Amino acid sequence: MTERLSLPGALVQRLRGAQRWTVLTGAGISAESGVPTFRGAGGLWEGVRPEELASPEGFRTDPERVWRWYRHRRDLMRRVEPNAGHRAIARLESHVAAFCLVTQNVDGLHARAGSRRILELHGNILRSHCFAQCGAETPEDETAVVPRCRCGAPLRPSVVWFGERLPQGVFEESCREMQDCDVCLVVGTSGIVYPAASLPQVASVAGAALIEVNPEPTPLSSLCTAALRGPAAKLLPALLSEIGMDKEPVLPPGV
Ligand code: BJW
Ligand code: ZN
Repeated sequence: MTERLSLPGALVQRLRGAQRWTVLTGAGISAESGVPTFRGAGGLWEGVRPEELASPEGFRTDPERVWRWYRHRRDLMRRVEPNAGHRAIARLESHVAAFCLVTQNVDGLHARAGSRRILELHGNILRSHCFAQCGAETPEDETAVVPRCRCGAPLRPSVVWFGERLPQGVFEESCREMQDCDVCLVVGTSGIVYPAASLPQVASVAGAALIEVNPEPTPLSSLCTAALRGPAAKLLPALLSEIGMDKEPVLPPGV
């Protein structure tokens, strides 16, 4: 059963008419697929200092531990499936004139759910590249405890660790999308990791409606036009149904 939301009528009208949408997602959108979030009880970082596993210093100190952790997560991510929240975002894209999904997630579930225009701010866990600067990239999952590049240096997962730059141009492109959108949906992120957390602020300052979907309040909540409190796999389909974007889009004759 699709849940009914209690959004103000004027906001529903505004969302129905909005043609330029951006979505920012974080780990919470994949929680209902069985991928743990980072922070909070039961999170991936419960009982560890994040920098030990997710920084260049942590990798230099104990590459075996870091690789064990990433291999465990890769194995998990290969077993899980996109959920109704990922699918709702893909459906939304097919209904509007301009759309951009900016994700902090490295699990690839949005692409598997059918989203097309995706900017991955923090990389992708299924790829690896050289930890030295030789530039080599590799898609395959090597089996050595610490896999090696052909230049002899260790390989590392192609994700963005603390203190590292985001992939070239991706943040700048995300900012442009946020500046130009009518609505920004912020789904399943704690909103504390920068520069990703600044993107909803860019959209808000540019005049967009900001809608948060998260069971918990976050530092971004105070900027929001509306906050939908609950799990994304339930509330995103409900939101789409409320604004008439839950069905296959009807294309004009001849298209
Ligand atoms: C649900 C749900 C359900 C649950 N439905 N919702 C400015 C101020 C302060 C610090 C900084 C700053 N600028 C930069 C920094 C430093 C740092 C930073 O932000 N630190 C803060 C934490 C203090 N940032 C960086 O270092 C970044 N780099 C950088 O700035 O470089 C600058 C530079 C310039 C020039 C030269 C060199 C460098 C890089 C940040 C990289 C982040 N990487 C990680 C790890 C990726 C790899 C991996 O996967 O292992 O990315 S950290 C981790 O956090 C991961 C996530 O993408 C990111 C965000 O987490 P997310 O997605 O929000 O998850 P959670 O767990 O925090 O929250 C889940 C949410 O879901 C919760 O709110 C739940 O309630 C909700 N939820 N169930 C909907 N069913
Ligand atoms: Zn190399």
